[in-house]
Amino acid sequence: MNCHQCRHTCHPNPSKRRPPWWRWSRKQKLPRSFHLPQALPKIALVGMPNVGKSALFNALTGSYVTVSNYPGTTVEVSQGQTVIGEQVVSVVDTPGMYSLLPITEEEKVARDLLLSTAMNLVIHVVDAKNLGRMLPLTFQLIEAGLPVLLVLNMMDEARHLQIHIQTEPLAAELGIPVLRTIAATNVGIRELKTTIASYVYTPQLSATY
Ligand SMILES: Nc1nc2c(ncn2[C@@H]2O[C@H](COP(=O)(O)OP(=O)(O)OP(=O)(O)O)[C@@H](O)[C@H]2O)c(=O)[nH]1
Ligand SMILES: [Mg+2]
Repeated sequence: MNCHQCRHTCHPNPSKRRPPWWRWSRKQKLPRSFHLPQALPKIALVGMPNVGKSALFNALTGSYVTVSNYPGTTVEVSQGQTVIGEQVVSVVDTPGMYSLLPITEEEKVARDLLLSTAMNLVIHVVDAKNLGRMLPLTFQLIEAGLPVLLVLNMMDEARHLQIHIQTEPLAAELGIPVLRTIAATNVGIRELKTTIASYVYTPQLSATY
C-alpha cells in the first residue's frame, strides 16, 4: 500500500498539532437537504478559482449533471456521476477556494463539503503555471487527513511559458500522486481515471452495477 492510500493510519497521532479547522470539522454535518448518494464512492474536485475544476468535472462526468444551490446560500454546486471501470462514482465540483479557513461564502461551502462528507478522493486541481502559489492549499488538504490527488492542469499554457514540472519528485515529496492534464482538450483524463480507480474500487458495490 502506498502512503497516500493508507488514510493516515500509519502517521503519528496528529492530536498534538491539530490544524485550526479540526474542531469545526468534528462537529459539522452536511445540511439534510443536500445529499450526495450514500451508496456510491465520492470524489470532489477542489482548488482555487479558474484553474479548470469545472472543465475536469465535465470531462469526467459528461452530461449526467445536476446543479443546485447549496442550502441556505446562493452558491451553486454541481454533482454528477462517472463510471470508473465498472464502478459508478459520484463527483462533486466545489466552488473555488484559496484556503480551508474560509473568507467568502464560496470557500465556506467548499470547506463544508470537504470536511463533512467522507470523500474517497479529493482531487486538488491547480494551474501548472502557478504551482508555488497553489501548493499551500495542497498542504492544508493533506494535513486535514484527506485522501488527496494533485492534478497539474493547464499544462499546455505552462509548456508555452517553458515551465517544466517533474511530477515524480513532487509526488515523492508530497506523498500523494501527481498527474498532468489539459482539461480543455481532455488530455490526461484516461490516466486520471486509472488513478481514481484505486481509490473507489469496492468489490461489493461494483458487483451491484
Ligand atoms: N488552456 C487551457 N485552458 C483551460 C484548461 N482547463 C480549463 N481551461 C479554461 O480555463 C477557464 C476556467 O476553467 P473552469 O473549469 O471554469 O475553472 P474553475 O476552476 O471551475 O473556476 P471556478 O468555478 O470559478 O472556481 C475556462 O475558460 C476553461 O476553458 C486547460 O487545461 N488549458
Ligand atoms: Mg467551476
